[in-house]
Amino acid sequence: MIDRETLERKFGSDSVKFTRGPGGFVCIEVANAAATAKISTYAAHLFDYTPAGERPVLWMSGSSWFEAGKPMRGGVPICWPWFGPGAREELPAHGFARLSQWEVRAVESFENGTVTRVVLGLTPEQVAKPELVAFAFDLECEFWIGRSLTVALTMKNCSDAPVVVTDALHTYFAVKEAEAVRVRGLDQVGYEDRVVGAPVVLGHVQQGDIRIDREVDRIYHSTGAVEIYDPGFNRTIRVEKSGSAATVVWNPWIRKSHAMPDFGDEEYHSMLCIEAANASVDARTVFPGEKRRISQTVTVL
Ligand code: TA6
Repeated sequence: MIDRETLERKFGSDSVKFTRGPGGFVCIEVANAAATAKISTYAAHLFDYTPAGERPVLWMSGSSWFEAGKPMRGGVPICWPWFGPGAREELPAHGFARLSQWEVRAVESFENGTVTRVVLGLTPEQVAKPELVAFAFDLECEFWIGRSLTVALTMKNCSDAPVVVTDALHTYFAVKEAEAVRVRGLDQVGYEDRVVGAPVVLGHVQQGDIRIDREVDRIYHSTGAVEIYDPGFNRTIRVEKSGSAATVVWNPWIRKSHAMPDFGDEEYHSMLCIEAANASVDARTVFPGEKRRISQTVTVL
């Protein structure tokens, strides 16, 4: 079990506390002049980000698991070294990064205490199921907590052979009512439709804003920013990204919500995933010694 007291002594400050959070995981609680945030060291999972004077930006399911070996439902799950189902039946969906205990590498304050940077790291030795590790790597997740939020995942291929990786920052946004939301910025962009049970259909082209009135599970091949217009909460959230060739948009809607034990039957009304990703045809080949970074920046306008 990670030693909370040691972390508090080494990295704690007026604006950063180490507590025992949900599931008994060590939780990093940030409260600076611009925002508050909570990050579980298990899974490097950011599960709360609230800018000063705003509603929480991230959504967490009331039915989420908080158990080692299981993913948390909501916040920003780190999907790595693969996005989606594993190559073999027995492999966990979305990789093993979100199922592992990460180490704290740095906690820093910037801009007169209005930005807090937290860095967590993962190496093969820390992966809960070593049999899942196919190559030597170093993985770092940076969280920049301020008026805006940036999550950045940097991988290094420490092996002597090229590796193919897919990844995502699987961000769950809190919305008042998904049916009233519009997602802007992907008009005329091609996407894959991956609704459960339907054939994966390539070649769709988005017409206008994205509306949520059914199960939506799409991989848009785009490097651009999007904006979530949420009339219910009277806010627009801008989502920018780097190092990402795909934007995943997901709402499980009714049937899939009922099928997930860690997702409330009616919770599809209050969430929407906008994910910076490299998935499907946007898989990336990372050469020996090479580093790759994917990041997402979220701002309440
Ligand atoms: O990002 C969309 C998606 O790939 C959906 O297909 C759905 O499976 C979702 O991720 C959640 O995956 P999870 O394994 O966290 O239940």
